[in-house]
Amino acid sequence: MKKVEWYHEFIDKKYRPKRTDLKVLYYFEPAPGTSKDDAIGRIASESSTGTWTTLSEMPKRMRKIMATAYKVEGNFVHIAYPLDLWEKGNMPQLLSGIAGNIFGMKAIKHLRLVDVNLPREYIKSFPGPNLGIQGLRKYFHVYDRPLLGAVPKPKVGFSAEEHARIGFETWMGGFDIVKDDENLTSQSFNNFYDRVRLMAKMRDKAEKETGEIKDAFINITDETEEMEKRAKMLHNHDFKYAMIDVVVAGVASVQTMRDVLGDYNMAIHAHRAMHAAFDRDDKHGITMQFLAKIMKLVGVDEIHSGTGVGKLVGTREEVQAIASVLRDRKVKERKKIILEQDWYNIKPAFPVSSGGLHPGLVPDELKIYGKDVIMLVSGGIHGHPKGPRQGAIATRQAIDAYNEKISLEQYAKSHKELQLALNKWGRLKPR
Ligand code: RUB
Ligand code: CA
Repeated sequence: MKKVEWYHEFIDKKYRPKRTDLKVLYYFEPAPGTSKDDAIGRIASESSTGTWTTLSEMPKRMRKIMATAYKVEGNFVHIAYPLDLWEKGNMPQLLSGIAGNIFGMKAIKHLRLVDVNLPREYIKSFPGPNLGIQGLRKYFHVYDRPLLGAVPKPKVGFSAEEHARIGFETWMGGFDIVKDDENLTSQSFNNFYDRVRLMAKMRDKAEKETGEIKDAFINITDETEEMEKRAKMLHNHDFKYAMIDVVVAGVASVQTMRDVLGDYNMAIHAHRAMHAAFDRDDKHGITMQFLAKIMKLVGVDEIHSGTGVGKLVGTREEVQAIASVLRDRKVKERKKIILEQDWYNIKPAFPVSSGGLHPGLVPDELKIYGKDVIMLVSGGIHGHPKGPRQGAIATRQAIDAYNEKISLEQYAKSHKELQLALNKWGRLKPR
C-alpha cells in the first residue's frame, strides 16, 4: 500500500526549541498495537497542523508552523509549537490546539496535558491579574497573614437577608471576605441584586464597627452579558471583587470579564468548580497547574488550588506546584509536574485554599502555603458550637498560635473560641 499517513514527520528528536516556541509537556500511553512514535507523532500533528493522511497540496508555510515532538522521557513527551501557530491574546484558540482533538484519538489510550511553557511574546498579549497579591494586600491593608474568607453554609438555601446577616457575623469575627458558593447565583429565594444591596449595607456596618476593610466574593456567573450587568452592580456598590466559576463559564467569558472588571479596577475571584472532571485522573485530562496558569494569564487575581489535607482531592505536592505557578515570578521546573516559567510583567496571583478546613487544620495550611494564600474556612466556622463569629475568631487564634510557634492545644487553654473548635474537630482531616 502507498504511504497514507505522515505523523512521523512531526517528530524530530534532534530539534532544539526556539526561544519563541511554546513548549508543552504531556503524559501519554499509546493504545495497544501503537508504538510510542506513532502516539507522539499524532499528538504533535493533531494539536498543530496535521491530518490523518498525506495531502495533495501543502502550503510552504506549513513547515514553519507545525509542531515538533522533540523529547521523550518514559511516558512523557515534550512538544514545541512555533509562535505563529497561535493567535495572540486568544486563549480559547490555544486550548483548541494543545487541549483539543488530541484527547479523543483512538491510537492514544491516555493523554494528560501537564504544563505549558509560554514565551515572552505570547505572555505579553495577555493582561494577567489586575491587582494580584500586592494590589489586594494593599487594598485590605493586610500584609502579615493569609486573607480569610467564608461561605455561608448551607451553600445554597439562605435568603438574601439571611445571607447578609451571616456575612456580617463572619466579618465581625475578623474575616476579610464573605464568599458566595459556586452554585449560588440569582435563585428565586436569593436574588443577586438584592443580595448585593444587603451585603453592601452590612459590609459598611462591619467596616465601621471594626475599622477594617471588608469585601465579598459575590458570584456573577451567568451568560456573559448578564455577568457584565452583575459586575456593574458590584462596582456601583463598592465591591472590589467579582467571583466567577471560571471553568463552567469558559475562558472566553473570563477574558471579556477581565476587561470589564479591569475598567472598574476590580479583581476576579476564580472558583474552579468542575476542574476535577478533567484533572483528577493522573493519567488523563488536564492538570490543575495548567488551568491555574492559563487563568492567571487571562487575568484572574486568585484561583482555588486545594488544601492538601481537606475534603477534596489534591496532594501537597500538587498544591505546592499550583502555588508556585501562581505566585513565583520565575517558576522552577519540577520534573513531571511543572515546567519552568518566567512570568515577565504578569503580576503574581493568590492561591486559594478551601474545602474542609477548620481551625485545627490552619497550621497544616500555613506550612504548605506560607502566608500568601487566601484561606476559606466555611463549614469550619459555621459549624463552630457558638456560631460563625466565634468560629472566625477561633481561626484567627489558630493563625496567631502558629505565628507565635505555640501548639493549638496549648494556645487554646487561654483562648476559648479555639478550645471549642478543637473540642469539636481536633485535627480532623475530613473527607
Ligand atoms: C468549601 C467549598 C468550596 C470548595 C471548592 O466549603 O464548598 O466550594 O472548597 O473546592 P467548606 P476547591 O470549607 O465548608 O468545605 O477549593 O478545592 O476548588
Ligand atoms: Ca463550595
